[in-house]
Amino acid sequence: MTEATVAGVAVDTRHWIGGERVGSAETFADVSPIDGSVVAHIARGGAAEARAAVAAARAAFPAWAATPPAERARLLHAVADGVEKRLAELAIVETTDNGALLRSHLRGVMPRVAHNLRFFADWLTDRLGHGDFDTRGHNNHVSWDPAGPCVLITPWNAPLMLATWKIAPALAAGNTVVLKPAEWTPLTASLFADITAEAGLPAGVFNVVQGYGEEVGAALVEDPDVRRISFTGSVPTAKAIGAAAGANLTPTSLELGGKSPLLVFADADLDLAADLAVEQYDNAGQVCLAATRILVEDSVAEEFTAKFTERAAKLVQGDPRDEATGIGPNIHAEHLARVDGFVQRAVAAGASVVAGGGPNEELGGLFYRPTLLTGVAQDSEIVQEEVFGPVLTLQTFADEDEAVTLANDTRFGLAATVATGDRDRAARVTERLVAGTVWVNCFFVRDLQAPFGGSRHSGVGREGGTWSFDFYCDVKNTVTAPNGWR
Ligand code: TXE
Repeated sequence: MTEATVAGVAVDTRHWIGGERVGSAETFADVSPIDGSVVAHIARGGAAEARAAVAAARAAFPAWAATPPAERARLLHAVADGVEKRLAELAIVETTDNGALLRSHLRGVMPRVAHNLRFFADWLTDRLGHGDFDTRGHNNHVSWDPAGPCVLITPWNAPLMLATWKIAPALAAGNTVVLKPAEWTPLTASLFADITAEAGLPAGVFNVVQGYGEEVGAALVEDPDVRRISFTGSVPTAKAIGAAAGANLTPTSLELGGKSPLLVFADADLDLAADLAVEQYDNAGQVCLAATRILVEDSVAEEFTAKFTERAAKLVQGDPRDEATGIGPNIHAEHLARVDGFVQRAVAAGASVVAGGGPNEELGGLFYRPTLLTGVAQDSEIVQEEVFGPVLTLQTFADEDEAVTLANDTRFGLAATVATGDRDRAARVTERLVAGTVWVNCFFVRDLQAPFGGSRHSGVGREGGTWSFDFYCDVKNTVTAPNGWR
C-alpha cells in the first residue's frame, strides 16, 4: 500500500528519499487517538533506508550549500506558501494523527509552521558572512559554513511544528536534511515532502524516512556521514542518541522534557494565575513546556484552588475536531496507561485527588480527565518525573526562598512561570530560577529570535535565532595579513 486517504486527504505512506517515493518491505499501522482507528499503513524503514537517505542528503549537499542564500530563502518562502495553501489539509491530518485540537492547528500551529520557514529564510540567510573585525591590522573574516547532512528526529506531540523549527534553520543555512518523524504521527511529514517538491526544492535537499526509533532512528544517528543531529523527545532516547553521536563526534542538539513550575505569589492576580494554570492542560498535557507543578503561597492557596477548579470543571473534553472542545485525547493506549500509572502510584502514596484522577469513562478511548493532585511530597515520583498527560500537582510555600527552592528541585530546567504583581519580586525570583525560559504573568509566547531549550536534563543546546544558526553551521575565521597582498 503506497497511499492512504486520511480525513479526505491523500497521503503517500512511503519514504521520501532523493526526490523520490521509496517503499519498504514492511509497514506499520498508524492509529488515530480520536477513535482508535487505523488510518494508514506506513513504510517501516530500517538501516538500508537510513543509509540511502543520508547518501541522498550528502549528494545534494554541495550544490545546495553553494546556492546563494537569497535563492535558498526564496525556495523556503515557496515552501511556506505551499504550507499556507494546504493549511486546512495539514491541520485536519495532524489532528487525526495526534489528537490535538483542530482549532489550534488551524489558527496557531500551522500558521506558525509557515512562520518558522519564513523567519529563518529571511533572518538567517541575512546573517551569513557578517563578521569582520581587525586585530593589529589583520582582518578577521568570520564565515558560517553549512555543516552537511543533518538528521532531525522529532516527537509526536507537535509533529510538523517541531520539525520545522529544525528544518527551516538547517536548510536556510545551506544544509541538507533527513527528517525522521515519530512513528505515532508520521503523516504531516509526508505531506510536507510533497510541498517541498511542489515548491521546487532540489532532489535530496529534504528527505523523510519513516519507521521506529530503535530501527531507522538508531541507524541514522550512527551514520558517520551525518554532520548534525537535532532531537526533540525523551531523556532516555536522548542519552542513546548522545552516546551514538559521540562515537562519531557528531554535534547534537537535544530538546527534552520538563517538570516546570508555576509559582503563584499572594500578590498575584489570582484570576490570571488560575487561567495560566488551566492552560497547562493544553494538548492534553502533552507539552514539554507545561508548568505541571503549581506552587502557591500558603495564604492564597485556598482561594487559588477554588478559582482553578471552577475553571477546570468548565473545560469541555471531547472530539478535538469540535470547536467547543478544550481538551482532547492522549496520543496512544500505551501512553495513557503510563499517565494513569503515575496518578495511581501517587494516590497510593497518599496524594489527594482534587480534580480528575482517571480516564474519562463516559468518553472511553484515550480521554483522561484533567487532574489535580495535592498532598504530594517533593521527592515523590509525581513531583519529580514528567507525566506528559493532563496531570498537575499543587504544593504550597511559605515565602520566596521556599518557592525558589521547590521550583528548582528537580533534575529538569526547561521553563518556569511566575505569577506576581510585584516587579521587584519578579526580578529577584526569575534571576534565581534554573530554566531555559521564564514567563512572568504569561505563558507560551516566544519570538523566534529568542533562545529555546533547557538546562540540566531538559536538554543540550538552544534552538531559535542565532542559536539555531550557530548549531547548523561550521564557523570559520579567515585572518588576512596587513599591508595588502605580497
Ligand atoms: O519519546 P521518544 P516517546 C517525553 C514524554 C513522553 C516520553 C516518551 O515524557 O512521555 O518522552 O515519549 C525517536 N534512536 N517526551 O517514547 O522515544 C522516536 O522514533 C533514534 C517529551 O514518544 O524519545 C521519535 O521520533 N531515534 C518530548 C523520537 O525519537 C529514536 C516530546 C521521540 O521518541 C530512538 C515527546 C533511538 N534509539 C516525548 N528511539 C518533548 N520534549 O516535547 C526513539 N527514537
